Amino acid sequence: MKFLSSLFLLASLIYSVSAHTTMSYPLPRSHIFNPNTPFKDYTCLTSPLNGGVGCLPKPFPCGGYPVDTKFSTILIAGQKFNVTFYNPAAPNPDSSTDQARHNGGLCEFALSYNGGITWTKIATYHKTCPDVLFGWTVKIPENAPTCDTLGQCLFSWSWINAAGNLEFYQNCADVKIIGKSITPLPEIDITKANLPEFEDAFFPEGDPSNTGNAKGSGPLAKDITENLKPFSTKPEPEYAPETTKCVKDKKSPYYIVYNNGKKTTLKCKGTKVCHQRHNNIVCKK
Ligand SMILES: [Cu+2]
Repeated sequence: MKFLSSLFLLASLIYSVSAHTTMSYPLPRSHIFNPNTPFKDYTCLTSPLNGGVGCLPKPFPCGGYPVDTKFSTILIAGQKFNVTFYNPAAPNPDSSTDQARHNGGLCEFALSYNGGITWTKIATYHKTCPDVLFGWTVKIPENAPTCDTLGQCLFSWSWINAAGNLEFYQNCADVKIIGKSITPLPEIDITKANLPEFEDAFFPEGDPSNTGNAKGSGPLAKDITENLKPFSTKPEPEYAPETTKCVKDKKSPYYIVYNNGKKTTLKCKGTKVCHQRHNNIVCKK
Protein backbone atom coordinates (compact mmCIF):
# COMPACT_ATOMS: atom_id res chain seq x y z
CA MET A 1 0.00 0.00 0.00
CA LYS A 2 2.95 2.26 0.61
CA PHE A 3 3.86 1.87 -3.05
CA LEU A 4 0.31 2.69 -4.11
CA SER A 5 0.01 5.79 -1.98
CA SER A 6 3.32 7.15 -3.19
CA LEU A 7 2.08 6.47 -6.70
CA PHE A 8 -0.98 8.59 -5.95
CA LEU A 9 1.19 11.32 -4.49
CA LEU A 10 3.39 11.24 -7.54
CA ALA A 11 0.27 11.34 -9.68
CA SER A 12 -1.09 14.45 -8.02
CA LEU A 13 2.28 16.16 -8.31
CA ILE A 14 2.43 15.43 -12.00
CA TYR A 15 -1.14 16.49 -12.65
CA SER A 16 -0.44 19.86 -11.13
CA VAL A 17 2.33 20.37 -13.66
CA SER A 18 0.92 18.78 -16.74
CA ALA A 19 -2.83 18.25 -16.80
CA HIS A 20 -3.41 16.78 -20.22
CA THR A 21 -6.57 14.85 -20.98
CA THR A 22 -7.26 11.24 -21.83
CA MET A 23 -9.93 9.87 -24.11
CA SER A 24 -12.76 8.60 -21.87
CA TYR A 25 -15.26 7.26 -24.41
CA PRO A 26 -14.48 4.81 -25.83
CA LEU A 27 -12.56 3.83 -22.68
CA PRO A 28 -8.92 3.35 -23.63
CA ARG A 29 -6.49 0.71 -22.52
CA SER A 30 -5.19 1.30 -18.99
CA HIS A 31 -7.67 4.09 -18.24
CA ILE A 32 -8.45 4.42 -14.54
CA PHE A 33 -12.18 3.88 -15.28
CA ASN A 34 -11.65 0.84 -17.49
CA PRO A 35 -13.04 -2.22 -15.64
CA ASN A 36 -11.37 -4.62 -18.09
CA THR A 37 -7.80 -3.42 -18.07
CA PRO A 38 -5.11 -5.50 -16.37
CA PHE A 39 -3.18 -2.30 -15.57
CA LYS A 40 -4.52 1.12 -14.66
CA ASP A 41 -2.10 3.93 -15.41
CA TYR A 42 -2.82 6.65 -12.86
CA THR A 43 0.06 8.84 -13.90
CA CYS A 44 1.13 8.68 -17.51
CA LEU A 45 -1.86 7.84 -19.71
CA THR A 46 -2.20 11.59 -20.17
CA SER A 47 1.37 12.07 -21.32
CA PRO A 48 2.44 12.07 -24.97
CA LEU A 49 4.22 9.04 -26.40
CA ASN A 50 7.30 11.27 -26.33
CA GLY A 51 7.23 11.07 -22.53
CA GLY A 52 6.68 13.93 -20.13
CA VAL A 53 7.31 15.14 -16.61
CA GLY A 54 7.79 11.94 -14.59
CA CYS A 55 6.72 9.80 -17.56
CA LEU A 56 8.96 7.74 -19.79
CA PRO A 57 8.54 7.67 -23.56
CA LYS A 58 5.98 5.09 -24.67
CA PRO A 59 6.07 3.03 -27.86
CA PHE A 60 3.90 3.63 -30.91
CA PRO A 61 1.24 2.39 -31.40
CA CYS A 62 -1.00 2.95 -28.42
CA GLY A 63 1.74 3.54 -25.86
CA GLY A 64 2.37 -0.19 -25.48
CA TYR A 65 -0.42 -0.62 -22.93
CA PRO A 66 -1.76 -4.16 -22.35
CA VAL A 67 -4.83 -5.42 -24.19
CA ASP A 68 -8.07 -5.36 -22.19
CA THR A 69 -9.26 -8.71 -20.81
CA LYS A 70 -12.58 -8.19 -22.58
CA PHE A 71 -14.17 -5.54 -24.75
CA SER A 72 -15.35 -2.49 -22.85
CA THR A 73 -17.08 -0.95 -25.86
CA ILE A 74 -19.20 -2.31 -28.68
CA LEU A 75 -19.63 -0.13 -31.76
CA ILE A 76 -21.93 -0.76 -34.69
CA ALA A 77 -21.23 0.11 -38.32
CA GLY A 78 -22.94 3.40 -39.11
CA GLN A 79 -23.21 4.38 -35.44
CA LYS A 80 -22.67 8.04 -34.56
CA PHE A 81 -21.39 8.92 -31.13
CA ASN A 82 -19.45 11.54 -29.26
CA VAL A 83 -15.90 10.83 -28.26
CA THR A 84 -15.33 12.36 -24.83
CA PHE A 85 -12.24 13.30 -22.90
CA TYR A 86 -11.40 13.24 -19.22
CA ASN A 87 -8.93 15.23 -17.24
CA PRO A 88 -7.82 13.24 -14.19
CA ALA A 89 -6.65 16.47 -12.54
CA ALA A 90 -10.17 17.92 -12.80
CA PRO A 91 -12.87 15.26 -12.62
CA ASN A 92 -15.57 17.95 -12.58
CA PRO A 93 -14.27 20.44 -15.10
CA ASP A 94 -15.65 23.92 -15.62
CA SER A 95 -14.72 26.65 -18.06
CA SER A 96 -11.67 27.63 -16.05
CA THR A 97 -10.16 24.15 -15.82
CA ASP A 98 -6.58 23.89 -17.03
CA GLN A 99 -6.51 21.15 -19.65
CA ALA A 100 -3.01 21.79 -21.02
CA ARG A 101 -4.43 21.87 -24.51
CA HIS A 102 -1.45 23.52 -26.19
CA ASN A 103 -3.77 25.65 -28.39
CA GLY A 104 -5.53 22.53 -29.63
CA GLY A 105 -4.15 21.08 -32.81
CA LEU A 106 -5.01 18.06 -34.89
CA CYS A 107 -7.15 15.23 -33.49
CA GLU A 108 -7.63 12.13 -35.59
CA PHE A 109 -9.82 9.14 -34.85
CA ALA A 110 -9.07 5.85 -36.53
CA LEU A 111 -9.88 2.15 -36.51
CA SER A 112 -7.40 -0.69 -36.76
CA TYR A 113 -8.28 -4.30 -37.49
CA ASN A 114 -4.76 -5.59 -36.86
CA GLY A 115 -3.71 -4.24 -33.50
CA GLY A 116 -2.35 -0.96 -34.82
CA ILE A 117 -0.24 -2.13 -37.77
CA THR A 118 -2.49 -0.29 -40.23
CA TRP A 119 -5.17 2.34 -39.68
CA THR A 120 -8.31 3.64 -41.29
CA LYS A 121 -8.81 7.25 -40.28
CA ILE A 122 -12.52 7.86 -39.84
CA ALA A 123 -12.72 11.39 -38.40
CA THR A 124 -10.59 14.51 -38.10
CA TYR A 125 -10.90 17.62 -35.97
CA HIS A 126 -8.76 20.65 -36.69
CA LYS A 127 -7.50 23.41 -34.41
CA THR A 128 -9.71 23.09 -31.32
CA CYS A 129 -9.37 19.47 -30.16
CA PRO A 130 -9.21 17.99 -27.55
CA ASP A 131 -11.44 19.63 -24.95
CA VAL A 132 -13.22 17.87 -22.07
CA LEU A 133 -16.05 20.40 -22.24
CA PHE A 134 -17.26 19.23 -25.67
CA GLY A 135 -18.26 15.99 -27.38
CA TRP A 136 -16.46 15.15 -30.63
CA THR A 137 -18.76 13.48 -33.11
CA VAL A 138 -17.48 10.44 -34.93
CA LYS A 139 -19.24 7.91 -37.13
CA ILE A 140 -18.21 4.29 -37.54
CA PRO A 141 -18.20 3.74 -41.30
CA GLU A 142 -21.43 2.16 -42.49
CA ASN A 143 -19.28 -0.30 -44.46
CA ALA A 144 -17.06 -1.28 -41.51
CA PRO A 145 -16.83 -5.07 -41.23
CA THR A 146 -17.14 -6.95 -37.96
CA CYS A 147 -14.06 -7.07 -35.73
CA ASP A 148 -14.20 -9.22 -32.63
CA THR A 149 -10.69 -10.46 -31.88
CA LEU A 150 -9.35 -8.91 -28.68
CA GLY A 151 -6.09 -7.09 -29.31
CA GLN A 152 -6.76 -6.61 -33.00
CA CYS A 153 -9.73 -4.23 -33.00
CA LEU A 154 -8.83 -0.71 -31.97
CA PHE A 155 -10.36 2.73 -31.84
CA SER A 156 -7.58 5.31 -31.68
CA TRP A 157 -7.44 8.97 -30.76
CA SER A 158 -4.25 10.66 -31.80
CA TRP A 159 -3.47 14.30 -31.14
CA ILE A 160 -0.70 16.49 -32.45
CA ASN A 161 -0.57 19.63 -30.36
CA ALA A 162 -0.42 23.09 -31.96
CA ALA A 163 1.96 24.74 -29.51
CA GLY A 164 4.58 23.87 -26.93
CA ASN A 165 6.86 20.89 -27.56
CA LEU A 166 6.56 18.84 -30.73
CA GLU A 167 4.56 15.91 -29.38
CA PHE A 168 2.38 12.99 -30.41
CA TYR A 169 -0.40 11.73 -28.15
CA GLN A 170 -2.36 8.52 -28.61
CA ASN A 171 -4.90 6.54 -26.60
CA CYS A 172 -6.32 3.27 -27.97
CA ALA A 173 -9.52 1.53 -26.95
CA ASP A 174 -10.21 -2.16 -27.52
CA VAL A 175 -13.55 -2.06 -29.31
CA LYS A 176 -15.73 -4.77 -30.75
CA ILE A 177 -17.17 -3.68 -34.08
CA ILE A 178 -20.35 -5.17 -35.45
CA GLY A 179 -20.83 -4.72 -39.17
CA LYS A 180 -22.33 -6.31 -42.25
CA SER A 181 -19.73 -5.64 -44.92
CA ILE A 182 -17.15 -8.31 -45.70
CA THR A 183 -14.81 -5.94 -47.55
CA PRO A 184 -12.00 -4.54 -45.41
CA LEU A 185 -11.94 -0.78 -44.96
CA PRO A 186 -9.32 0.98 -47.07
CA GLU A 187 -6.10 1.93 -45.33
CA ILE A 188 -6.14 5.66 -44.57
CA ASP A 189 -3.16 6.33 -42.36
CA ILE A 190 -3.20 8.66 -39.39
CA THR A 191 -0.81 11.61 -39.35
CA LYS A 192 2.44 10.36 -37.86
CA ALA A 193 4.82 13.05 -36.66
CA ASN A 194 6.97 14.21 -33.76
CA LEU A 195 8.21 10.80 -32.63
CA PRO A 196 11.75 9.50 -33.25
CA GLU A 197 10.38 6.71 -35.48
CA PHE A 198 8.45 9.19 -37.63
CA GLU A 199 10.33 11.39 -40.06
CA ASP A 200 8.06 14.40 -39.88
CA ALA A 201 8.08 17.22 -37.37
CA PHE A 202 4.75 18.96 -37.41
CA PHE A 203 2.92 21.76 -35.61
CA PRO A 204 -0.65 21.75 -36.92
CA GLU A 205 -2.76 24.89 -36.88
CA GLY A 206 -4.24 25.85 -33.55
CA ASP A 207 -7.17 28.11 -32.77
CA PRO A 208 -6.34 31.67 -31.70
CA SER A 209 -9.60 31.92 -29.77
CA ASN A 210 -8.49 28.99 -27.65
CA THR A 211 -6.27 29.94 -24.78
CA GLY A 212 -4.56 26.58 -24.69
CA ASN A 213 -6.01 25.94 -21.29
CA ALA A 214 -9.60 26.39 -20.11
CA LYS A 215 -12.67 26.09 -22.33
CA GLY A 216 -12.08 26.41 -26.04
CA SER A 217 -14.38 27.11 -28.94
CA GLY A 218 -15.39 23.49 -29.56
CA PRO A 219 -15.53 21.38 -32.71
CA LEU A 220 -15.62 23.26 -36.00
CA ALA A 221 -18.99 22.84 -37.74
CA LYS A 222 -17.31 21.96 -41.03
CA ASP A 223 -15.34 19.18 -39.34
CA ILE A 224 -18.54 17.68 -37.89
CA THR A 225 -20.19 17.82 -41.32
CA GLU A 226 -17.20 16.18 -42.95
CA ASN A 227 -16.96 13.47 -40.28
CA LEU A 228 -20.63 12.52 -40.70
CA LYS A 229 -20.53 12.18 -44.48
CA PRO A 230 -21.10 8.65 -45.77
CA PHE A 231 -17.70 7.06 -45.38
CA SER A 232 -18.09 5.08 -48.59
CA THR A 233 -18.01 8.29 -50.64
CA LYS A 234 -14.73 9.49 -49.17
CA PRO A 235 -12.14 7.07 -50.58
CA GLU A 236 -12.85 4.96 -53.66
CA PRO A 237 -15.67 2.84 -52.34
CA GLU A 238 -16.65 0.57 -55.19
CA TYR A 239 -13.15 -0.63 -55.82
CA ALA A 240 -10.83 -2.58 -53.64
CA PRO A 241 -7.26 -1.26 -53.54
CA GLU A 242 -5.39 -2.04 -56.73
CA THR A 243 -8.22 -2.58 -59.13
CA THR A 244 -8.47 -1.33 -62.65
CA LYS A 245 -11.67 -0.20 -64.30
CA CYS A 246 -12.61 0.83 -67.80
CA VAL A 247 -14.16 4.28 -68.03
CA LYS A 248 -16.66 2.80 -70.55
CA ASP A 249 -16.49 -0.92 -71.23
CA LYS A 250 -15.60 -1.65 -74.89
CA LYS A 251 -16.29 1.96 -75.89
CA SER A 252 -13.50 4.11 -74.53
CA PRO A 253 -9.69 3.69 -74.54
CA TYR A 254 -9.48 5.16 -71.04
CA TYR A 255 -9.17 3.16 -67.85
CA ILE A 256 -8.60 4.03 -64.19
CA VAL A 257 -6.15 2.33 -61.84
CA TYR A 258 -7.13 2.50 -58.18
CA ASN A 259 -4.25 2.00 -55.82
CA ASN A 260 -4.27 2.79 -52.09
CA GLY A 261 -6.99 5.39 -52.47
CA LYS A 262 -5.23 7.12 -55.38
CA LYS A 263 -6.56 6.93 -58.90
CA THR A 264 -4.69 7.30 -62.12
CA THR A 265 -6.31 7.54 -65.54
CA LEU A 266 -4.49 5.80 -68.40
CA LYS A 267 -5.23 5.19 -72.07
CA CYS A 268 -5.00 2.09 -74.24
CA LYS A 269 -2.47 2.42 -77.05
CA GLY A 270 -3.44 3.16 -80.63
CA THR A 271 -7.00 2.42 -81.56
CA LYS A 272 -7.54 -0.20 -78.87
CA VAL A 273 -10.39 0.17 -76.40
CA CYS A 274 -10.77 -1.00 -72.82
CA HIS A 275 -12.50 -4.31 -72.03
CA GLN A 276 -13.45 -5.00 -68.43
CA ARG A 277 -12.38 -8.38 -66.98
CA HIS A 278 -13.55 -8.48 -63.36
CA ASN A 279 -11.06 -6.36 -61.41
CA ASN A 280 -8.79 -5.95 -64.38
CA ILE A 281 -8.87 -4.76 -67.97
CA VAL A 282 -7.54 -5.70 -71.38
CA CYS A 283 -6.87 -3.30 -74.21
CA LYS A 284 -7.96 -4.63 -77.61
CA LYS A 285 -9.80 -3.61 -80.74
CU1 LIG B 1 1.80 19.50 -22.23
